[in-house]
Amino acid sequence: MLARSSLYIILSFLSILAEINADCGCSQTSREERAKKYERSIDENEFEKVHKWTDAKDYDNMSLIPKGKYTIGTNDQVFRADKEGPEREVEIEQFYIDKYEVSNEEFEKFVKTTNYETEAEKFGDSFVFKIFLDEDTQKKNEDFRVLQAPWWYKIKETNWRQPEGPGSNIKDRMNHPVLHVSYNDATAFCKWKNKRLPTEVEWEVACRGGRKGRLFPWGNKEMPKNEHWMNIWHGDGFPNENRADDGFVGTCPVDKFRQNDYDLYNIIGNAWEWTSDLWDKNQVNSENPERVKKGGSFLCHKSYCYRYRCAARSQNTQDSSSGNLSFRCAKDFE
Ligand SMILES: [Ca+2]
Ligand SMILES: [Ca+2]
Repeated sequence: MLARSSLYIILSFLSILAEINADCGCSQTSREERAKKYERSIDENEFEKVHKWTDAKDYDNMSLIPKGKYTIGTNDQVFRADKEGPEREVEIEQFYIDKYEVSNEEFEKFVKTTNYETEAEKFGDSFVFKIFLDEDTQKKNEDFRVLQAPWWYKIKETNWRQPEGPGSNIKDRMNHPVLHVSYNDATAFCKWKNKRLPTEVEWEVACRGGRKGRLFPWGNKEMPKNEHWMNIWHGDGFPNENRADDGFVGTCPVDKFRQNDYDLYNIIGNAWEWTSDLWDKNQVNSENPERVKKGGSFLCHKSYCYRYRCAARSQNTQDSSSGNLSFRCAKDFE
């Protein structure tokens, strides 16, 4: 059980830690230069066509992503160990993807209808981020921290209904993304909706919103028009103080930040999102392989986890759950 989620978090944070001291090639200057480089790369007519088409084909709060050739990945890798690159061309069929992360409200409907029990409920615990625990709880559980990432506490009876452990609830967060759901839970939900998880390629094509070579779903500026367009961590106080300049210390409503012309919300930031891809194809016969997750979360900050970019990626074992991981579903075009 400990190995279950800890393994992933340890691996994930090891790679983060490994990058902190490394020359990751992500200085402000180089990003600004890239922003200039990509300024004029959109074919405006093509973009307009895509925009109108997706608007016309709305389906169950999903957007239709047009079939075609797209460029994903990046040649300006921030985390090489994550295999963000190289930039490459992919070809996809048209498909639908949810406009929003799956909310607590949606997940509750699923559970009420099917009596589904999540893996965090079966295991009896999940991982909660430090700032959501009072000092007493932190003290009592200090032996249950992740060694390499001691800001994650394994707390008993933590699950999607009690995201911060016993005594917490989701009453005022029914329109926030469901948390503490594993890949297996996410797959079960999507199947119930007659949907499926997106592949990593589909997710990234959707994230890029019809644009080529950009960092974010809307372009290269982290704060267009000096406004917040995503829910991430603000300030240098990690892991103790989140300034919450965007208005949110934790998750935000799933329909808060519209981020591209495919009409997708919080595709980066807010909560990480499971995809159906294996992290390592050699794990195909593993009982509990790692799966690719995308988009970063409300805990991400440029200085230590600059993973709120379309090309960024990370991984969890498929039975893992935590307080910053959710999903959205996709569906074949019919
Ligand atoms: Ca925030
Ligand atoms: Ca997200």
